[in-house]
Amino acid sequence: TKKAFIFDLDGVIVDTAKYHFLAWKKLANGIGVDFTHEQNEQLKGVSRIKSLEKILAWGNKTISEAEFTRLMGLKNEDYLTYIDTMDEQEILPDVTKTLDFLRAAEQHIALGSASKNARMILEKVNILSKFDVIVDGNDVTKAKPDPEVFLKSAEQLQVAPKDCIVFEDAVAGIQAANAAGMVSIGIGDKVTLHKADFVFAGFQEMDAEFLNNLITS
Ligand code: B16
Ligand code: MG
Repeated sequence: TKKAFIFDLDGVIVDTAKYHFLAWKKLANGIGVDFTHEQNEQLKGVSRIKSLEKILAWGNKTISEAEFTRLMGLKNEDYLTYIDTMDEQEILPDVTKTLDFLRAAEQHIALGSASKNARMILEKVNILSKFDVIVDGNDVTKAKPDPEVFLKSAEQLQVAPKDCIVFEDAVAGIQAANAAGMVSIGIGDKVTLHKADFVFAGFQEMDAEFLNNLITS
């Protein structure tokens, strides 16, 4: 059977976390709230709404619904100015090689991201055409660790969850993949991502044998 390989975006395909950091920091500091790299780590894989809620909670701020919507808009506008500068060079090591390997092996390939800007980012770095299916922040109502984003990808590809393999850098994303009944592969730190079935520092550490075993097992 054909397997489905589902890729997260931020932290797996590109490092957009650094741009989220700059945009959230500007916004937080603008309303008198501190924002550190450690806090940015906690926003990985977390939706835009949940991210702003966390920042406000850290700063003990309460704001109106209208102001909340305005701030989310401002953050995204600023974030998009960074995204606009992106090109192919920002694709993380061996991502393209892995995508091409899986395509050559005639496997399904999907994107499963919390970001509402996912399509635009894939277009900017010129790999949109490598994905059969894209499920992103515009398509889901429940954010990771809820499995909705990955289950929707599987459903669109008509592949059973147990035949899906998820690449994720965030703890919430690994939880989502596990809850979906999929094979979870952490990209990043072994300790942080210990709930994953396998963990690699990056795609450059994954050899053809490992990928072939996932395809045939
Ligand atoms: P946007 P992923 C996530 O992407 C990011 O990790 C997270 O920091 C961000 O808040 C979220 O996308 C929403 O992004 O504001 O562009 O809709 O890791 O799920 O690909
Ligand atoms: Mg991520």
